[in-house]
Amino acid sequence: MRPTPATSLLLALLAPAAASAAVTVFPMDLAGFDAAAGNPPVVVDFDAIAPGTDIGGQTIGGVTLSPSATGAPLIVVRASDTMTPAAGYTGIVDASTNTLPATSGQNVLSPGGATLGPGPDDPVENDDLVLTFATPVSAVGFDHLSQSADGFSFSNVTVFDSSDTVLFSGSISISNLGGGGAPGGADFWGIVSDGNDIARVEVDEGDNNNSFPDCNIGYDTIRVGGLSSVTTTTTASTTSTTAPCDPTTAARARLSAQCSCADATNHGAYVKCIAHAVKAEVKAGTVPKSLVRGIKKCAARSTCGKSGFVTCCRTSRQGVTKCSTKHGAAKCKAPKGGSARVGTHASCCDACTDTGCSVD
Ligand SMILES: [Ca+2]
Ligand SMILES: [Ca+2]
Ligand SMILES: [Ca+2]
Ligand SMILES: [Ca+2]
Repeated sequence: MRPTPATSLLLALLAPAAASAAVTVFPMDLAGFDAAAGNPPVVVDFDAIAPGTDIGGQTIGGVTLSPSATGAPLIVVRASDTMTPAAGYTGIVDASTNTLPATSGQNVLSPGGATLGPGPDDPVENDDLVLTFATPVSAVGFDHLSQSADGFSFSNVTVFDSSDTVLFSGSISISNLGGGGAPGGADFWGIVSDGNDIARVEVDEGDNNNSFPDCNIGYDTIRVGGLSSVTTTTTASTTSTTAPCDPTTAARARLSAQCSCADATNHGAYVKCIAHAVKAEVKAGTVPKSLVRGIKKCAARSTCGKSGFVTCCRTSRQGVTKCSTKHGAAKCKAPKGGSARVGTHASCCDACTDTGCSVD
């Protein structure tokens, strides 16, 4: 469905203010990925891991590799050991060509092991993969290995930030080396963000039948890049400087550089960060003690670290406006005889007023 202007507006309102990063995907385009992300290094090539090892849950080069809940175990194999059994499939042209090619060294990740058996058989051919980054990154690429590169992958990839907001979701394109029963192949897929906000990549492989020898996939040569200087919008740069600020707001604007609202992954941690930072400022004599309570309250009454939340300004019939945080713009409803609008800032201390002096 093509989004109508109304749904676009709704989506814009529902999107957390923090999700400002833009992503670009590079299906079958390693050169484009390298150019956009500055040649990210290969951090996982599976080549130093003993064939037969189940690496599920292991962290390699900052990347934790996990199977999905119903997926096959993550077995590293020698690519040359991968084989398609002659029995059990229909549509075989030449089973000896239905193997997974390595794109680095000799080893690949072949969930379920070296035998690329027919479906439905989750422990063998539900070849899902979840990549989790302890420190979010800006670029992730890998080679998607097909048992049969027939032009149709049933592999979907979803990329999340650390608030579980979906940055991208779509299918992985693969080459066509000869239609049904085609030989195995390898195709690059990658994503590049303009911020260090890629926290998780989930590949959901969905062919679970025995029609054509193509229900198994594998992975090799995972590239990961991070931006050395974080370019996500910091709260300090979006702080309005057009009007002189009251002391509390001025202090909050300064503290926001230490505790980014936009990058906060959980609300409690954000509030704690502000409390910690303000304590240090009081100690240093840069914030008077009398402002502490108000500053902490502004942090608590914010959507920082609360994915999908909005500030909501509700004006009563009598013309009194009150701010609260709501889970989604749809929950920001007008009181009887009054009006409501989604706030323009992350904290209720700024959301409903338009003084030109605000934070976030
Ligand atoms: Ca390899
Ligand atoms: Ca498999
Ligand atoms: Ca199939
Ligand atoms: Ca499968």
